[in-house]
Amino acid sequence: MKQELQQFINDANSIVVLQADNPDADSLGSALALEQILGEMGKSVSLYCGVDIPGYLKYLPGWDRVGTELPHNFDLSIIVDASTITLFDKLQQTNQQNWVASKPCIIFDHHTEVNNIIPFATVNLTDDTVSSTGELIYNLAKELDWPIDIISGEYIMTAILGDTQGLSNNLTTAQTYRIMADLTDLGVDRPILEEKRREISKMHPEILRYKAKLIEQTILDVDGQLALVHIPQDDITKYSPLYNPNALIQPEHLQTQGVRISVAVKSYSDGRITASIRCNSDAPIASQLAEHFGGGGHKYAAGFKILSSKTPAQVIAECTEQTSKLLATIANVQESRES
Ligand SMILES: [Mn+2]
Repeated sequence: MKQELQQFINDANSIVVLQADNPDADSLGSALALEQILGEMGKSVSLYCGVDIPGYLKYLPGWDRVGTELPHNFDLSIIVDASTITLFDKLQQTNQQNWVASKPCIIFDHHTEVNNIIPFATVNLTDDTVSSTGELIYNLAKELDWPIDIISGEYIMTAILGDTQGLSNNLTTAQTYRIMADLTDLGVDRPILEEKRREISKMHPEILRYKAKLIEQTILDVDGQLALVHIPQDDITKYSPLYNPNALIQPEHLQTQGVRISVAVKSYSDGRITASIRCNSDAPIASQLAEHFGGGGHKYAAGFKILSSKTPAQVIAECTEQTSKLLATIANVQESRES
């Protein structure tokens, strides 16, 4: 399969690298690393992502070369860090998917248990033993003799650090550390990368004050297991352009003793209500809670959107009640295991 991949790359002059509609440090780092590596190999490379690159990733030089439109001419596409078609909504909506499907398409990914696979993929290089797509690209580069320099090395390191949360989660393996060591030998400076990342994540002084307000307004309920905060339209209007309020408060909720679930409820002037649900590892109920309100997501991160005439107070009360029920089912499961 790797020889086949090499052949496709040899045969292509222009290559487009695609990220799904949920770009993160791994997908962007991987895309930019490939741009550099393939560029060094004499290829003309363009970068596509259906949505704008989020602000927190803009410390990576080259993020602004990622376009929301497919280039007019390319011989080959490479999809990084995704193997489900549902994450390419924008490509489908704009009728650009057929275009991608009409050319060879290679997938570099590390996700398992994928539903709705990409039907037009020509070669699928998914490896679930690596921490990140960045790590997969590094391994491929070594195997296929692709040139890694300090520029692509920085992008690969950024990709790895993104998915492993700074080498701290269980995606990190001994091989991940070996690659980090190799990249350090190459001259990639992790402390400098970290400094750049922190610099762009710094909050506006007004946001510091707003964080205090969110903490003040947080309700602790269900015996202190649920932390919930309501963010009304006025706050969204004033603060969202500066910082995502959910990102500001939910990590604090989850770092509070006794708290297992964090819910941030946003209410808009048009009546819409949305919620972001985050859970600690001992209470994997996020998707169940979201599903109750017609939403969805993963065990530890989920959300929902309500268009009906419910008031924020009603939604909050219902959230509390459901959380209490769901936590009781976990307790029952634990008890029956122990007995
Ligand atoms: Mn990834």
